[in-house]
Amino acid sequence: MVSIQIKQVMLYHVRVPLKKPFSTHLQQVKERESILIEVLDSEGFSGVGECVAFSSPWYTEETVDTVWQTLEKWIIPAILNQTFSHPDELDSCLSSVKRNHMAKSTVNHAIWDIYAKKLNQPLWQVIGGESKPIEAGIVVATANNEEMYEEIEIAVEKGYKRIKIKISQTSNPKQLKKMIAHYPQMLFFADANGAFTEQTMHLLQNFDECGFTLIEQPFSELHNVVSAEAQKIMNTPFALDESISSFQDVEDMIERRSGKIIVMKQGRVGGLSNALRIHEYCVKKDIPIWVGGMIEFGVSKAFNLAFASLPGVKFPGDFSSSSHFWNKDLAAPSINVHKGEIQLPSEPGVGVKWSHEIINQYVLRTKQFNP
Ligand code: OSB
Ligand code: MG
Repeated sequence: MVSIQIKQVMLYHVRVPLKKPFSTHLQQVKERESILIEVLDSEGFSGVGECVAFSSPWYTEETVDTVWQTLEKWIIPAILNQTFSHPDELDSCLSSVKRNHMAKSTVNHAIWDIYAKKLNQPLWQVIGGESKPIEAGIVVATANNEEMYEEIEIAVEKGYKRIKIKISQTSNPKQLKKMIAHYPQMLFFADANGAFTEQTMHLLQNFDECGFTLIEQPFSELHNVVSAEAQKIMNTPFALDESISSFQDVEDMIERRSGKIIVMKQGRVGGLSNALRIHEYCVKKDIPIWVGGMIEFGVSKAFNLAFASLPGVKFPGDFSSSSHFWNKDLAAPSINVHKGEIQLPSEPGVGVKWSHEIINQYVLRTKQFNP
Protein backbone atom coordinates (compact mmCIF):
# COMPACT_ATOMS: atom_id res chain seq x y z
CA MET A 1 0.00 0.00 0.00
CA VAL A 2 1.19 3.49 -0.81
CA SER A 3 1.88 5.89 2.04
CA ILE A 4 2.56 9.57 1.39
CA GLN A 5 3.53 11.71 4.37
CA ILE A 6 3.81 15.39 3.42
CA LYS A 7 7.09 16.87 4.62
CA GLN A 8 7.60 20.02 2.58
CA VAL A 9 5.71 22.31 0.23
CA MET A 10 7.34 24.93 -2.02
CA LEU A 11 5.36 27.66 -3.77
CA TYR A 12 6.59 29.85 -6.63
CA HIS A 13 4.57 32.83 -7.78
CA VAL A 14 5.52 33.58 -11.40
CA ARG A 15 4.54 36.00 -14.14
CA VAL A 16 5.35 35.16 -17.77
CA PRO A 17 4.51 37.19 -20.90
CA LEU A 18 2.50 35.40 -23.61
CA LYS A 19 4.02 35.46 -27.11
CA LYS A 20 0.87 37.25 -28.27
CA PRO A 21 -2.27 38.46 -26.47
CA PHE A 22 -5.11 35.95 -25.92
CA SER A 23 -8.40 37.77 -26.60
CA THR A 24 -11.95 36.89 -25.62
CA HIS A 25 -14.98 39.15 -25.33
CA LEU A 26 -14.36 39.15 -21.55
CA GLN A 27 -10.64 39.73 -21.28
CA GLN A 28 -7.36 40.13 -23.05
CA VAL A 29 -4.59 38.07 -21.41
CA LYS A 30 -1.06 39.35 -22.13
CA GLU A 31 0.83 37.85 -19.19
CA ARG A 32 0.24 34.63 -17.32
CA GLU A 33 0.62 34.80 -13.56
CA SER A 34 0.56 31.47 -11.78
CA ILE A 35 1.55 29.58 -8.65
CA LEU A 36 3.74 26.54 -9.12
CA ILE A 37 3.94 23.92 -6.41
CA GLU A 38 6.36 21.20 -5.39
CA VAL A 39 5.45 18.76 -2.63
CA LEU A 40 8.01 16.48 -0.95
CA ASP A 41 7.11 13.41 1.07
CA SER A 42 8.99 11.74 3.93
CA GLU A 43 10.64 9.24 1.57
CA GLY A 44 11.99 11.95 -0.73
CA PHE A 45 9.41 11.60 -3.51
CA SER A 46 8.40 14.90 -5.08
CA GLY A 47 5.24 15.92 -6.92
CA VAL A 48 4.35 18.96 -9.01
CA GLY A 49 1.22 21.02 -9.51
CA GLU A 50 0.18 24.31 -11.11
CA CYS A 51 -2.51 26.83 -10.22
CA VAL A 52 -4.80 27.67 -13.16
CA ALA A 53 -6.53 30.70 -11.62
CA PHE A 54 -5.83 33.98 -13.40
CA SER A 55 -4.57 37.34 -12.10
CA SER A 56 -8.12 38.71 -12.05
CA PRO A 57 -11.47 36.90 -11.61
CA TRP A 58 -12.62 37.26 -15.25
CA TYR A 59 -13.05 33.51 -15.85
CA THR A 60 -13.82 32.18 -12.35
CA GLU A 61 -13.92 33.79 -8.92
CA GLU A 62 -10.54 32.47 -7.77
CA THR A 63 -7.42 34.50 -8.54
CA VAL A 64 -3.68 33.94 -8.12
CA ASP A 65 -3.83 35.98 -4.91
CA THR A 66 -6.79 34.07 -3.41
CA VAL A 67 -5.11 30.75 -4.29
CA TRP A 68 -1.83 31.83 -2.65
CA GLN A 69 -3.68 32.92 0.47
CA THR A 70 -5.85 29.79 0.65
CA LEU A 71 -2.83 27.54 0.20
CA GLU A 72 -0.70 29.44 2.71
CA LYS A 73 -3.31 29.94 5.38
CA TRP A 74 -5.55 26.88 5.17
CA ILE A 75 -4.57 24.10 2.80
CA ILE A 76 -0.83 23.70 3.42
CA PRO A 77 -1.10 23.82 7.25
CA ALA A 78 -3.84 21.15 7.00
CA ILE A 79 -1.73 18.73 4.94
CA LEU A 80 1.77 19.12 6.44
CA ASN A 81 2.75 15.92 8.27
CA GLN A 82 -0.50 14.24 7.18
CA THR A 83 -0.29 10.78 5.65
CA PHE A 84 -2.32 9.80 2.59
CA SER A 85 -2.66 6.34 1.10
CA HIS A 86 -4.48 7.76 -1.95
CA PRO A 87 -4.87 11.28 -3.44
CA ASP A 88 -8.69 11.03 -3.09
CA GLU A 89 -8.23 11.34 0.69
CA LEU A 90 -7.21 15.00 0.30
CA ASP A 91 -10.81 16.26 0.04
CA SER A 92 -11.85 14.87 3.43
CA CYS A 93 -8.67 16.31 4.98
CA LEU A 94 -9.79 19.69 3.55
CA SER A 95 -13.47 19.42 4.49
CA SER A 96 -13.21 22.69 6.41
CA VAL A 97 -12.17 24.54 3.23
CA LYS A 98 -15.24 25.22 1.07
CA ARG A 99 -14.84 25.34 -2.72
CA ASN A 100 -11.55 27.09 -3.69
CA HIS A 101 -11.31 24.37 -6.34
CA MET A 102 -8.28 25.73 -8.15
CA ALA A 103 -6.31 26.00 -4.92
CA LYS A 104 -7.22 22.42 -3.97
CA SER A 105 -6.44 21.12 -7.45
CA THR A 106 -2.88 22.44 -7.24
CA VAL A 107 -2.18 20.19 -4.23
CA ASN A 108 -4.32 17.30 -5.48
CA HIS A 109 -2.17 17.15 -8.62
CA ALA A 110 1.12 17.13 -6.71
CA ILE A 111 -0.12 14.22 -4.58
CA TRP A 112 -1.25 12.28 -7.69
CA ASP A 113 2.23 12.78 -9.16
CA ILE A 114 3.83 11.34 -6.00
CA TYR A 115 1.27 8.52 -5.88
CA ALA A 116 1.99 7.42 -9.46
CA LYS A 117 5.75 7.66 -8.86
CA LYS A 118 5.40 5.42 -5.81
CA LEU A 119 3.48 2.89 -7.92
CA ASN A 120 6.29 3.25 -10.47
CA GLN A 121 3.79 3.87 -13.30
CA PRO A 122 2.94 6.78 -15.59
CA LEU A 123 -0.06 8.71 -14.25
CA TRP A 124 -2.18 8.04 -17.35
CA GLN A 125 -1.78 4.30 -16.71
CA VAL A 126 -2.61 4.61 -12.99
CA ILE A 127 -5.94 6.31 -13.79
CA GLY A 128 -6.92 3.72 -16.41
CA GLY A 129 -5.98 5.59 -19.56
CA GLU A 130 -5.24 3.99 -22.90
CA SER A 131 -1.75 3.96 -24.36
CA LYS A 132 -2.29 6.12 -27.45
CA PRO A 133 -1.20 9.42 -28.97
CA ILE A 134 -3.40 12.32 -27.86
CA GLU A 135 -5.05 14.37 -30.63
CA ALA A 136 -4.04 18.01 -30.53
CA GLY A 137 -6.38 20.99 -30.83
CA ILE A 138 -5.50 24.67 -30.89
CA VAL A 139 -7.36 27.78 -29.73
CA VAL A 140 -7.41 30.85 -31.94
CA ALA A 141 -8.22 33.84 -29.73
CA THR A 142 -7.34 36.95 -31.71
CA ALA A 143 -8.63 40.51 -31.50
CA ASN A 144 -9.39 40.82 -35.23
CA ASN A 145 -10.66 38.71 -38.14
CA GLU A 146 -7.65 39.03 -40.38
CA GLU A 147 -5.36 37.64 -37.69
CA MET A 148 -7.89 34.89 -37.00
CA TYR A 149 -7.86 33.69 -40.62
CA GLU A 150 -4.05 33.79 -40.69
CA GLU A 151 -3.78 31.75 -37.51
CA ILE A 152 -6.32 29.20 -38.75
CA GLU A 153 -4.31 28.71 -41.93
CA ILE A 154 -1.11 28.19 -39.89
CA ALA A 155 -2.86 25.71 -37.57
CA VAL A 156 -4.10 23.71 -40.57
CA GLU A 157 -0.59 23.62 -42.02
CA LYS A 158 0.82 22.44 -38.67
CA GLY A 159 -1.55 19.46 -38.72
CA TYR A 160 -3.84 20.25 -35.78
CA LYS A 161 -6.94 18.04 -35.74
CA ARG A 162 -9.25 20.68 -34.35
CA ILE A 163 -9.48 24.45 -34.16
CA LYS A 164 -11.45 26.30 -31.49
CA ILE A 165 -12.34 29.90 -32.16
CA LYS A 166 -13.78 32.44 -29.76
CA ILE A 167 -17.17 33.85 -30.75
CA SER A 168 -19.30 36.67 -29.36
CA GLN A 169 -22.40 38.64 -30.32
CA THR A 170 -20.32 40.57 -32.86
CA SER A 171 -18.96 37.51 -34.71
CA ASN A 172 -20.19 37.04 -38.27
CA PRO A 173 -21.82 33.60 -38.72
CA LYS A 174 -21.97 33.88 -42.53
CA GLN A 175 -18.23 34.46 -42.79
CA LEU A 176 -17.54 31.67 -40.31
CA LYS A 177 -19.71 29.24 -42.29
CA LYS A 178 -17.68 30.00 -45.42
CA MET A 179 -14.41 29.59 -43.56
CA ILE A 180 -15.45 26.22 -42.07
CA ALA A 181 -16.57 24.96 -45.49
CA HIS A 182 -13.10 25.86 -46.78
CA TYR A 183 -11.48 23.28 -44.45
CA PRO A 184 -13.74 20.22 -44.69
CA GLN A 185 -11.22 17.90 -42.99
CA MET A 186 -10.94 20.09 -39.85
CA LEU A 187 -13.15 20.03 -36.74
CA PHE A 188 -14.18 23.51 -35.62
CA PHE A 189 -15.40 24.34 -32.10
CA ALA A 190 -16.88 27.74 -31.15
CA ASP A 191 -16.32 29.06 -27.62
CA ALA A 192 -18.65 31.88 -26.56
CA ASN A 193 -17.48 32.18 -22.93
CA GLY A 194 -21.06 33.05 -21.98
CA ALA A 195 -21.41 35.90 -24.50
CA PHE A 196 -25.11 35.32 -25.24
CA THR A 197 -28.20 36.08 -23.15
CA GLU A 198 -31.88 35.20 -23.23
CA GLN A 199 -32.45 38.45 -25.15
CA THR A 200 -29.81 37.64 -27.77
CA MET A 201 -30.64 33.94 -28.23
CA HIS A 202 -31.69 34.72 -31.82
CA LEU A 203 -28.11 35.83 -32.56
CA LEU A 204 -26.78 32.54 -31.21
CA GLN A 205 -29.19 30.62 -33.45
CA ASN A 206 -27.43 32.10 -36.50
CA PHE A 207 -24.41 29.97 -35.60
CA ASP A 208 -26.40 26.74 -35.88
CA GLU A 209 -25.81 26.52 -39.64
CA CYS A 210 -22.07 27.26 -39.54
CA GLY A 211 -20.87 23.68 -39.25
CA PHE A 212 -19.37 23.88 -35.78
CA THR A 213 -18.96 20.45 -34.12
CA LEU A 214 -20.13 22.08 -30.90
CA ILE A 215 -20.64 25.45 -29.21
CA GLU A 216 -18.87 25.87 -25.87
CA GLN A 217 -20.60 27.77 -23.06
CA PRO A 218 -23.03 29.93 -25.07
CA PHE A 219 -24.57 31.46 -21.91
CA SER A 220 -23.19 32.46 -18.54
CA GLU A 221 -22.93 29.77 -15.87
CA LEU A 222 -25.77 31.60 -14.11
CA HIS A 223 -28.12 30.90 -17.01
CA ASN A 224 -28.30 27.14 -17.35
CA VAL A 225 -32.11 27.35 -17.69
CA VAL A 226 -31.75 29.60 -20.73
CA SER A 227 -29.08 27.27 -22.10
CA ALA A 228 -31.57 24.38 -21.90
CA GLU A 229 -34.19 26.42 -23.80
CA ALA A 230 -31.69 27.24 -26.54
CA GLN A 231 -30.37 23.66 -26.74
CA LYS A 232 -33.95 22.49 -27.35
CA ILE A 233 -34.21 24.56 -30.54
CA MET A 234 -30.62 24.23 -31.80
CA ASN A 235 -28.96 21.25 -33.48
CA THR A 236 -25.35 22.09 -32.62
CA PRO A 237 -24.57 20.47 -29.26
CA PHE A 238 -23.54 22.76 -26.40
CA ALA A 239 -20.42 21.84 -24.42
CA LEU A 240 -20.45 23.36 -20.94
CA ASP A 241 -17.23 24.82 -19.57
CA GLU A 242 -17.79 27.56 -16.93
CA SER A 243 -21.07 25.87 -15.85
CA ILE A 244 -19.22 22.74 -14.66
CA SER A 245 -17.41 23.24 -11.37
CA SER A 246 -18.55 20.06 -9.62
CA PHE A 247 -20.05 16.60 -10.02
CA GLN A 248 -23.43 18.11 -9.12
CA ASP A 249 -23.13 20.56 -12.02
CA VAL A 250 -22.76 17.58 -14.36
CA GLU A 251 -25.89 15.97 -12.90
CA ASP A 252 -27.65 19.31 -13.32
CA MET A 253 -26.62 19.61 -16.98
CA ILE A 254 -27.91 16.12 -17.76
CA GLU A 255 -31.14 16.65 -15.82
CA ARG A 256 -31.96 20.02 -17.40
CA ARG A 257 -30.48 19.19 -20.81
CA SER A 258 -28.66 22.52 -20.75
CA GLY A 259 -25.81 20.93 -22.70
CA LYS A 260 -24.76 17.61 -24.22
CA ILE A 261 -21.00 17.57 -23.71
CA ILE A 262 -18.65 18.29 -20.79
CA VAL A 263 -15.50 20.40 -21.07
CA MET A 264 -13.18 19.07 -18.38
CA LYS A 265 -10.88 21.48 -16.61
CA GLN A 266 -9.46 19.72 -13.59
CA GLY A 267 -8.64 22.96 -11.79
CA ARG A 268 -12.24 24.12 -12.05
CA VAL A 269 -13.60 20.93 -10.44
CA GLY A 270 -10.98 20.73 -7.67
CA GLY A 271 -8.44 18.37 -9.21
CA LEU A 272 -7.97 14.98 -10.82
CA SER A 273 -9.84 13.04 -8.12
CA ASN A 274 -13.11 14.88 -8.80
CA ALA A 275 -12.46 14.84 -12.55
CA LEU A 276 -12.23 11.04 -12.44
CA ARG A 277 -15.54 10.78 -10.57
CA ILE A 278 -17.13 12.95 -13.26
CA HIS A 279 -15.53 10.83 -15.98
CA GLU A 280 -16.93 7.62 -14.53
CA TYR A 281 -20.41 9.14 -14.35
CA CYS A 282 -20.26 10.56 -17.88
CA VAL A 283 -19.25 7.18 -19.30
CA LYS A 284 -22.25 5.63 -17.52
CA LYS A 285 -24.58 8.36 -18.83
CA ASP A 286 -23.08 8.35 -22.32
CA ILE A 287 -22.06 12.01 -22.10
CA PRO A 288 -18.91 12.80 -24.11
CA ILE A 289 -16.07 14.77 -22.51
CA TRP A 290 -13.20 16.74 -23.94
CA VAL A 291 -10.33 18.47 -22.19
CA GLY A 292 -10.23 22.26 -22.03
CA GLY A 293 -7.16 24.45 -21.57
CA MET A 294 -6.38 27.45 -19.37
CA ILE A 295 -3.28 28.98 -21.04
CA GLU A 296 -1.14 26.73 -18.89
CA PHE A 297 2.44 25.64 -18.55
CA GLY A 298 3.56 22.08 -19.12
CA VAL A 299 2.66 20.69 -15.70
CA SER A 300 -1.04 21.46 -15.92
CA LYS A 301 -1.06 20.39 -19.58
CA ALA A 302 0.59 17.09 -18.59
CA PHE A 303 -2.26 16.38 -16.15
CA ASN A 304 -4.70 17.26 -18.95
CA LEU A 305 -2.94 14.87 -21.33
CA ALA A 306 -3.16 12.04 -18.79
CA PHE A 307 -6.90 12.68 -18.46
CA ALA A 308 -7.31 12.81 -22.24
CA SER A 309 -6.13 9.18 -22.44
CA LEU A 310 -9.36 8.05 -20.71
CA PRO A 311 -12.04 6.26 -22.76
CA GLY A 312 -14.77 8.86 -22.05
CA VAL A 313 -12.80 11.63 -23.77
CA LYS A 314 -14.31 11.78 -27.25
CA PHE A 315 -13.01 14.96 -28.96
CA PRO A 316 -9.57 16.58 -29.38
CA GLY A 317 -8.86 18.98 -26.51
CA ASP A 318 -7.07 22.31 -26.08
CA PHE A 319 -3.61 20.85 -26.62
CA SER A 320 -1.15 22.99 -28.51
CA SER A 321 2.67 22.92 -28.49
CA SER A 322 4.34 24.77 -25.61
CA SER A 323 5.67 27.15 -28.27
CA HIS A 324 2.13 28.36 -29.07
CA PHE A 325 1.92 30.46 -25.89
CA TRP A 326 5.50 30.51 -24.57
CA ASN A 327 9.00 31.37 -25.65
CA LYS A 328 10.10 28.76 -23.14
CA ASP A 329 7.80 26.49 -21.11
CA LEU A 330 8.41 26.49 -17.35
CA ALA A 331 8.11 22.69 -17.37
CA ALA A 332 10.31 20.10 -19.02
CA PRO A 333 10.04 18.30 -21.31
CA SER A 334 7.93 20.81 -23.24
CA ILE A 335 4.89 19.77 -25.25
CA ASN A 336 5.49 18.98 -28.88
CA VAL A 337 2.70 18.46 -31.40
CA HIS A 338 3.82 16.15 -34.18
CA LYS A 339 1.43 15.45 -37.09
CA GLY A 340 -1.43 16.68 -34.92
CA GLU A 341 -0.64 14.37 -32.01
CA ILE A 342 1.15 14.38 -28.66
CA GLN A 343 2.85 11.34 -27.13
CA LEU A 344 2.08 10.29 -23.56
CA PRO A 345 5.12 10.02 -21.25
CA SER A 346 6.57 6.65 -20.30
CA GLU A 347 8.22 7.61 -17.00
CA PRO A 348 6.49 7.19 -13.62
CA GLY A 349 4.30 10.06 -12.42
CA VAL A 350 2.86 12.90 -14.49
CA GLY A 351 6.05 12.86 -16.56
CA VAL A 352 7.19 16.50 -16.32
CA LYS A 353 9.19 18.61 -13.86
CA TRP A 354 9.50 22.31 -13.19
CA SER A 355 12.60 23.85 -14.82
CA HIS A 356 14.15 25.94 -12.07
CA GLU A 357 16.53 27.67 -14.42
CA ILE A 358 13.59 29.09 -16.37
CA ILE A 359 11.38 29.71 -13.32
CA ASN A 360 14.19 31.87 -11.88
CA GLN A 361 13.74 34.33 -14.74
CA TYR A 362 10.05 34.89 -13.97
CA VAL A 363 9.61 34.36 -10.23
CA LEU A 364 8.03 37.11 -8.10
CA ARG A 365 8.04 35.38 -4.70
CA THR A 366 8.64 31.92 -3.22
CA LYS A 367 7.77 30.33 0.08
CA GLN A 368 8.85 27.09 1.70
CA PHE A 369 6.60 25.31 4.22
CA ASN A 370 7.73 22.65 6.69
CA PRO A 371 5.95 21.14 9.70
O1 OSB B 1 -12.87 29.34 -22.05
O2 OSB B 1 -11.82 27.64 -22.70
C1 OSB B 1 -11.82 28.76 -22.20
C2 OSB B 1 -8.21 29.88 -21.78
C3 OSB B 1 -8.31 30.58 -20.61
C4 OSB B 1 -9.52 30.70 -19.97
C5 OSB B 1 -10.66 30.12 -20.54
C6 OSB B 1 -10.56 29.41 -21.72
C7 OSB B 1 -9.32 29.30 -22.37
C8 OSB B 1 -9.17 28.61 -23.64
C9 OSB B 1 -8.10 27.54 -23.84
O3 OSB B 1 -9.90 28.85 -24.56
C10 OSB B 1 -6.71 27.97 -24.15
C11 OSB B 1 -5.67 26.86 -24.12
O4 OSB B 1 -5.42 26.20 -25.14
O5 OSB B 1 -5.04 26.64 -23.07
MG1 MG C 1 -14.25 27.80 -22.69
